[in-house]
Amino acid sequence: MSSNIGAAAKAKYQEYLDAGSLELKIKLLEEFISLVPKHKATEKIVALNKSRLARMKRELDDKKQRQKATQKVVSPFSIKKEGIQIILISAYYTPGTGKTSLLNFLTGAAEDKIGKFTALPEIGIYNYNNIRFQIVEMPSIMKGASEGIGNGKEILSQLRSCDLVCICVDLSRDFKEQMSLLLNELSKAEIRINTPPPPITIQKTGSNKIQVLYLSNEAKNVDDIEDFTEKIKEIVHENGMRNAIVKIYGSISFDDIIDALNPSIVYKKAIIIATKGDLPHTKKTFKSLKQKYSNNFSKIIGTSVHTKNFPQDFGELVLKFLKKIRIYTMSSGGDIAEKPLVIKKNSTIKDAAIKIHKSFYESFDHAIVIRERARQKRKKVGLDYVLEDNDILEIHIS
Ligand SMILES: Nc1nc2c(ncn2[C@@H]2O[C@H](COP(=O)(O)OP(=O)(O)O)[C@@H](O)[C@H]2O)c(=O)[nH]1
Ligand SMILES: [Mg+2]
Repeated sequence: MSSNIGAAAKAKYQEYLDAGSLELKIKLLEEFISLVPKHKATEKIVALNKSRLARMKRELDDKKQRQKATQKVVSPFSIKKEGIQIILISAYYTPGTGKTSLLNFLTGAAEDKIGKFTALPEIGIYNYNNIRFQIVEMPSIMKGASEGIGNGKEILSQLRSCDLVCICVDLSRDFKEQMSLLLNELSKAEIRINTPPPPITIQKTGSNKIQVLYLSNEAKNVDDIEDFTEKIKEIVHENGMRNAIVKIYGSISFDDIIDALNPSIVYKKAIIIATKGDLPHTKKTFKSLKQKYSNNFSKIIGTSVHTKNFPQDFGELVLKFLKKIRIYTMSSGGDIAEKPLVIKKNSTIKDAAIKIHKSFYESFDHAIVIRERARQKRKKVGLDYVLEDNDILEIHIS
């Protein structure tokens, strides 16, 4: 090493060479660089070591990232979603409501767990006409779950990404107690059940004001629209937004505005499955349950696993409730896929093409739809054509 760099820097460089760990090497090399007098003769040494230093720092970063990745603890409550995900929940009681029994009845899973406390999620696959439904039993929900009681936060957070929540209610116990506990915890966890998101969008803009637009006659139908608008502006302003455009598409309340400003709210569809319908007096209880909750729950099913009383077409019922349809794709050779594509009702050819693969949309030429129920033979259609349940679809690309 050149004598231009001085004794102190030289000594530091030796320390750097002798150092064992990457962290220490980085620290010493940084110190060395700062000790080197900066002039023409040392220019190259400094540049070289600076780039070496940068490389070592990158190396250290990578190492840390890798460590993080291997250390990362996956929550035992987290579930990889497969197919249409249905989550069973119930209020905590001993003996339990019958979730594991249901799971086992539908999927064959977890037979040995029936009658035992389910501490972690149990999973099974329910196959219905080649459609896969992933049934997940969550541990029972206790009062205070939304604040973390009984792993409540982890349990409730899993519901946020599911397709359908099944609220299981034990007909041999007080159903109001079970329902109010569950609905209360769901609401506190910002999970809204069977309500659509409010017809509002709020976007930040560049202009320094809050604008409110009413985009339908229904939206305009408020008593004092000026006052209403001022209040909306205040709420939005209070949420830290100074410049925004609020678009209202339907009739709303102030609570809807607050909800629209809260990004953590999710909207989930739910049905009620009443269990143990074979036990005495449960018929009357089921009737009262239906009476009390049918406003919010259009599907309330009375069941008994013990007497095998359960809708045989449960898969059909779920698809209908979730407003999904099945599309069977056909290859140009005329082979119809066994497994349908499950998509939203009123989807178009374009939606289906994108769902199959982007390239089907990008290179789309035309499609053929066979609709057996309507005796529709090979009809040639374009991207805007609206699909129906059980359509057979052949996509031609250019
Ligand atoms: N009478 C009756 N008992 C049931 C029924 N389903 C489940 N059970 C009983 O209820 C208890 C709890 O069932 P389990 O499936 O473990 O409930 P979980 O705690 O919600 O998972 C067990 O003793 C089951 O045998 C049913 O349809 N009828
Ligand atoms: Mg269980």
